Amino acid sequence: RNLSGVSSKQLPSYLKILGEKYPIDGTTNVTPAILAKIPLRLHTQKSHPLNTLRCLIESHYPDFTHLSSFSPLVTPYKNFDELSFPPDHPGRAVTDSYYINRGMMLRTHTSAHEVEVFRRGDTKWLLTADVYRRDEIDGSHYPVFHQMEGACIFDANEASMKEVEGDNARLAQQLARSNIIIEDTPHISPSNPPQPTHDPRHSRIVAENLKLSLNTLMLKLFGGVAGASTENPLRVRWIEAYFPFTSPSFEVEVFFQGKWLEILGSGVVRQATLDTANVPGKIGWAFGLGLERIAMILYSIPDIRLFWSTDARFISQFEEGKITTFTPYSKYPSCFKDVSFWSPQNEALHENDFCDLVRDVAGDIVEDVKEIDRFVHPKTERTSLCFRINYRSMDRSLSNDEVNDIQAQVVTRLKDQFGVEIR
Ligand code: FA5
Ligand code: MG
Repeated sequence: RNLSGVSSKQLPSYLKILGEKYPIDGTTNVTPAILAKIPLRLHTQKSHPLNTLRCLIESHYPDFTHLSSFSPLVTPYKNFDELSFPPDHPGRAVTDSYYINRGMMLRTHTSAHEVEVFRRGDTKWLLTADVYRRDEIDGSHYPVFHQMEGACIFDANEASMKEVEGDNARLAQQLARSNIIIEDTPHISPSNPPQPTHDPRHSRIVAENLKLSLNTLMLKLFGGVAGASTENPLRVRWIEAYFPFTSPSFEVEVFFQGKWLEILGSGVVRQATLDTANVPGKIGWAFGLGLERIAMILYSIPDIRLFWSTDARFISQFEEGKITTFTPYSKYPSCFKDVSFWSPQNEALHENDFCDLVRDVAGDIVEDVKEIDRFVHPKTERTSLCFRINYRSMDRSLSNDEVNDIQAQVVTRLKDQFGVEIR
């Protein structure tokens, strides 16, 4: 057994990805299900809703450089270190990220390309790409998803900041008559401070420009969304956040299907990032949008798995360049299965390890996974876990036999790969 839960039987001694060979090692934890998704690049498929959304957002930023062909394979240095992630940041763990081997991983966010794009001299740019994370399983989380990074940097001097203030006044005008309700948070505060090297006033002006730029984008995207009427406006809120590579930092959530759904992270770019990229004398902002999350709101797509569907009843509903309301085809029944087990001695199985195994065995017929019980045995100190798996296909009814068979495979692999004891 190795920590990553991938048995060496399943994989050859090297992986072939996008035509290149990569040796595997003890860090390798990428699964065949994930590898199969790498060539798909949904954000570049003509009538796919993610491609239409990308083009729509690009049209909101006509004077930005539009990039969309960067390889998903990056070094951990590029994904983390270059962006000031501390050495012990949890995102680096094999439980949270997909590693090809010790020196190569699948990017977890489009921010991984910030330094290289700034370094080549782009000051206003958008970059769209597939990103990969070991994460929970539910209707708004998927291990492969798409982000769009946007960034804009200005000269850090009075004359340039005056121009940004002018731009801010113009953007604020556009928002005056809006059918979406936007809750704000302070541009800077003691808990969300400007950087030591920044004039706080400049930091505030740049943060305001970031928010106005994204608020006008949201007005363009959601202003016409079903439900965003004067009687029933769409609700959006800005909240304080933390990222190692921005300060101040913000997230945006939109009220969707009765819950606050996070659609983006953003902030004022850390000076260290610009220093590494060798662009002195600048100050600016960056954001990372979750394209699936935005498309779910825009097209009324109820489940993130649908973006990967090849079912004609899904695909035929979308046309290049058009935003339409998705009509769900009938919902098939759920089948719930519980599995309880004792984790190996002194080490509770990580939920992401469990979810990734289930995803690898069951593919897209798993709708969500919930931990429903956890306790530590007072004498043996072993952790008992119980997970409830909701199996439901989006395309057809599942037979009992089929689900039982899949559940049996999940149980077998849990025992084989993680050495758990089924209760
Ligand atoms: C980031 O990834 C930062 N790189 C964003 C950023 C860029 C901050 C530039 C500052 C400056 P976060 O982990 O919050 O942040 O992810 C960004 C968005 O990706 C989320 O708001 C959400 O919309 C989407 N997202 C995250 N995890 C998933 C997932 N498993 N499935 C689908 N979408 C996801
Ligand atoms: Mg977040």
